[in-house]
Amino acid sequence: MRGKLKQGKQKSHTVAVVGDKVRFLVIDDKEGVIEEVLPRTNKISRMASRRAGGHIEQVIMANLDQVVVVQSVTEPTPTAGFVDRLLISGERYKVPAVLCVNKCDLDESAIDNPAWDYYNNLDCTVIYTSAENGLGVSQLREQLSDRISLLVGASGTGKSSLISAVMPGLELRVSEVTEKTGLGRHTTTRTELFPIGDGFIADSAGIRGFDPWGIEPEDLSGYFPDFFEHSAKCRFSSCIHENEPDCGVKRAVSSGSLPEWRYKAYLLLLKQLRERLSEKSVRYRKKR
Ligand SMILES: Nc1nc2c(ncn2[C@@H]2O[C@H](COP(=O)(O)OP(=O)(O)O)[C@@H](O)[C@H]2O)c(=O)[nH]1
Ligand SMILES: [Mg+2]
Ligand SMILES: [Zn+2]
Repeated sequence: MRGKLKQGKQKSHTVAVVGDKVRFLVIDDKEGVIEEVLPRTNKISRMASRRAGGHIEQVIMANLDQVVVVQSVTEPTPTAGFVDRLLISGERYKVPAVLCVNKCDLDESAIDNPAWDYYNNLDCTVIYTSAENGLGVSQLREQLSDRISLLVGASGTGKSSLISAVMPGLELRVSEVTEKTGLGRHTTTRTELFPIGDGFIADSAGIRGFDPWGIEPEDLSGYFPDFFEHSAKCRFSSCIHENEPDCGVKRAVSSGSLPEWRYKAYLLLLKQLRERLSEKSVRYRKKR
């Protein structure tokens, strides 16, 4: 990468990321230089971890057709809020979201779990899979073919297994990469790309926490589309549905037309987002 691209407030890993389109100067068979990163149509972006600098943007991937959030019904148990965080992030920067509920062989009742099905109402495609017994694998394959997708989910949810199931014959290449780098695949945070038809699957290993980038607490409810019909009835247009009087969202929860777990998920995220933002460093404020 040209030195000048790396300068400024952004870290280099955000200057050019997986999925970016770049102008590239070929030097010889082995080397070249990225001269320019072309404008992105969209991105999945989070706040860097505290250790990596806290309130800096960390773009995970750019120019995607969809983000596929992988959760397992058990082992590991679904992480509260993880799906919401990714959906919000997708909504924020115009990336359609797919929810993949994996390991359905371990708990067949998951398919009837209304909490998973609920996401179908939120413009999110829900696919139930098992890399173990093949359930939903062809549906997932169809969803991934010829598209550029990012797979995110905690380690152990089955991302690598699903990629292998969707693309038989790929397993070998996965293990080759592992041998070459000598790194445990579960400990890395790099993102690997696998071609599928005219598209790619990006397997993002090691993403645990995800604090969506570019979302202010007062705007959060704008990323909960199921709140809209109710928030239209709030007395205050600036209502964040917390302590305000005459709130349409809270009324909807009382009357049962908005599930309570959904409202609780919102409140929890609101609290966590505020906490994270209050950690803002003085240096960061100046830069903004
Ligand atoms: N029972 C069951 N186990 C699965 C399934 N998918 C993955 N696993 C197992 O879960 C573990 C983690 O899978 P892996 O693909 O490495 O997860 P990743 O960290 O998300 O890439 C492995 O032991 C897999 O064999 C599934 O659908 N059902
Ligand atoms: Mg993996
Ligand atoms: Zn309200």
